[in-house]
Amino acid sequence: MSRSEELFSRASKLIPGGVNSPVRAFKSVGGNPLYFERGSGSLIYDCDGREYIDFCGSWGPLILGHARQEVVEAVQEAAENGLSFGTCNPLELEMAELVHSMIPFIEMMRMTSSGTEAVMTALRLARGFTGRPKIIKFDGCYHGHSDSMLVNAGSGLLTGGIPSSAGVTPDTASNTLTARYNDIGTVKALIEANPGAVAAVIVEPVAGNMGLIEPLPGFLQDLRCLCSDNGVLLIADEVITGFRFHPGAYCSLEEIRPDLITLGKIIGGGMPAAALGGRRDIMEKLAPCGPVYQAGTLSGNPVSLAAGIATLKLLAEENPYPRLEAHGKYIADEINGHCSSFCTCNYLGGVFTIFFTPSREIRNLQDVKHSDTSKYAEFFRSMLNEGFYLPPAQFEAAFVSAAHSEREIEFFVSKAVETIKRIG
Ligand code: KE4
Repeated sequence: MSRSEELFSRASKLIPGGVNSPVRAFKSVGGNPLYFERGSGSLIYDCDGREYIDFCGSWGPLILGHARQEVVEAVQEAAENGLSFGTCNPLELEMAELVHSMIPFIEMMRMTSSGTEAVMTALRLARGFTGRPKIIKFDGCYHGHSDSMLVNAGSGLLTGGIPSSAGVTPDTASNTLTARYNDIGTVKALIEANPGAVAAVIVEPVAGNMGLIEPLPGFLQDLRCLCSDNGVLLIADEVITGFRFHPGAYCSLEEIRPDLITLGKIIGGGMPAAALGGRRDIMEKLAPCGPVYQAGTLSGNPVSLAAGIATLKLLAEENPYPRLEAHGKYIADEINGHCSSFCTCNYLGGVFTIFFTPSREIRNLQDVKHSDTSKYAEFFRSMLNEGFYLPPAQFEAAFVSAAHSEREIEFFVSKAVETIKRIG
């Protein structure tokens, strides 16, 4: 029995499914999850001492790679002064000023400890600001596990949602409407069918939770106009995309200004930190200056902020983005060039997903569902045996970090092409 197997066997008795987050459980790729205990740059090491080139990157935070020295040193320095005070601390102001300088449309922001909290707060704030009950989300987009986001499209696209998780009440789900990603007509129809009742539309500007799917040209701009024309707030969930494609918000690249934005992952540099921010007139509705309550014991704690500030400063100074884009393009071009009869590789910057469906344009969840998830599982396991750690689920995004070398990317591509052709 390997150490991972031994640890998993014992953990499964004390932790549901043996994991602290379901997607880590390898349920969709088969086998038991590996246990990892060390990372360095592009590499991670499992508890049996095996080395892997990591393309999961802790699901997005580690754009600089594992254990970047400057980030670790910032955490050590903060920790030596105390882990948390439950008071105001100077790093909160430094983070707010730094984020505002990188994303100027964030006029005010509030730190949280997870993306789920940031989204949950943004939704409550949108309802409190507009006095309207309903939220529109997109099928295939994931925004954390707050009740109103664990909702699937209802039977009729124009009706309220149905719970996608036990424990979410039909009443809660009924206030979440679901549109089709990249289809502005479905959003328009929902707003027209619920006049004066929609508080906000929440969107992943680039979808990362059904695999990577880019917005079609003009989709986000149309969404912005539609929301503005109907008094509906636009919430950009940039927990994945914030600081991922340039040292700012993805929305800025599309020259659109959301009313609220949520950030996470990279803003914490690998430590628990997330945030919501945006228009001052909306954010001022948050307690203690406004009627919308929100709180968090460890929100803005100095150790998490030290990691996030160090990460954002390094991204601004080093600008790894052209290199990440070149790596992503190379991966997609090579895989689509050699394996188009077996799969389709979407990429943007250093983010990519290999969909196991013959070459096609993948624009929404319906397109994604043509993917052969058992083929992805076979691919994942084969690549794991070759020393590559990909996301253990087809409908996730893979991440290249600034620590990945050209040689590692070329090695990955050659093994991926060979594996895809072999499993066919
Ligand atoms: P957290 O609560 O997991 O910090 O963030 C929730 C969240 C919100 N918005 C977007 C766009 C997200 O992608 C996420 C979380 N992403 C998943 C993986 N795609 C986190 C991995 C996990 O659930 O363990």
